[in-house]
Amino acid sequence: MSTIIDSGRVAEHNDKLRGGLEEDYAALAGMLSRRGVDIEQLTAKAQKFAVALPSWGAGTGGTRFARFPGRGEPRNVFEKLDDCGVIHQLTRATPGVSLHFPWDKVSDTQALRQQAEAHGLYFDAVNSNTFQDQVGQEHTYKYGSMTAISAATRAQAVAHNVECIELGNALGSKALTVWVGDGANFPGQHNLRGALERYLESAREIYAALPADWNLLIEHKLFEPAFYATTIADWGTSFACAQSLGEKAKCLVDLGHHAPNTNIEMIVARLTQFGKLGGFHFNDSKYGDDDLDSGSINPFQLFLVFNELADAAEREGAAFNPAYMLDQSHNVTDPIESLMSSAVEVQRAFVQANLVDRDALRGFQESHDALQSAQTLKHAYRTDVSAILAMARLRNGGAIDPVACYRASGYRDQVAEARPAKAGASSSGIV
Ligand SMILES: [Mn+2]
Repeated sequence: MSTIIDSGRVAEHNDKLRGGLEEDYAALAGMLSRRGVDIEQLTAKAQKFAVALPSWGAGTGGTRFARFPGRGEPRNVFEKLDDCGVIHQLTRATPGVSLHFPWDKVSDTQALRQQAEAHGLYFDAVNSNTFQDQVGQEHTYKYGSMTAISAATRAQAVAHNVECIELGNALGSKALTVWVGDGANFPGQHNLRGALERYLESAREIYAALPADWNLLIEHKLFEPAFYATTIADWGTSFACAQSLGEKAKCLVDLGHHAPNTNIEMIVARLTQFGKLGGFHFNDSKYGDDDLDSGSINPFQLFLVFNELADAAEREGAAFNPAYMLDQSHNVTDPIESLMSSAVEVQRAFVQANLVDRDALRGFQESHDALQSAQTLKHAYRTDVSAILAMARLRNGGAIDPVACYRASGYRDQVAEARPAKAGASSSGIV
């Protein structure tokens, strides 16, 4: 497997930090052992944890107002894969890449697949895009795509999604994520029920094109760009559509796509109970679809989401396998650094959730001990599992401190030279 950063540099970095890590790890092992927890089991779980990278997150995002490009941004999907390769090389937690079409469309899918494999990467869910018009496109999505009044526009949106499945199939993907921005900006603009009927009609055609081992992941979002009524606004609508479409249709939860203060962990519990949790777009949020770095605003919420996932995994065993993806917009940070630290934060929540003493929790719940029930969760959440995460990376061949190792490598300077900015180019969009 090729590496992007010289492996000697990573080894040198690790040699400097290894002694300190071993001390921290031994101290944590002792502390966990007093709680009846075997650190090695947690580290083994951390070593297997994976969250996919969004290809569109490798470039600087932007807002409705402006985009401030960074140095050495990837200019095409091959360069995005190189950056994803670096992130996985150092974190060892991001072997999947989620592509977005048509942004990432290339004629030579074999070359793309080979480059991914050379970096130890595979392709996770592919994403379609019917929320913006592409150059040369026959019918506009200004008034909707899958829900459009125009049958020709709907057919175009369906055909694009079917093409995404074909491209994804050639790349080894197993899921299509569909997010539509369709909706209304004014009361009365849409017949609310009619719009959803048209959505389902289009979705049925896309569903029919899925290979047997694929999933269709339906992503809901409260608002934006439709500011009055978004067609797939909430998990209830997403769930009803997934039920109506069939077994291969599942719900995708993007943490930023809810009203503030929504109990997202409860949504997760509902979806797992009824077998419809397809996956996640992880990010963090203060107000809306902020697409901030995972764990940067509300790490406790992320932990509580993983607490429900750990509960589901305990109930359902190996069959429980939702798709984990990051979906973030990096506006003021180096996207590689943000994606590395975000992957680590998601992995941290996963490990902490696996630290919850579930037998004790059940006991406190059954004896109506609300205080100790809450403390049982907090006890796990307060435990600093950084040494477990670092040891998992070291054992998997990654970097003890990925951001420090990346900065010391000079990778950004190298790509800034190799990738001169294109005048007028803009890339990423965020969903
Ligand atoms: Mn998303």
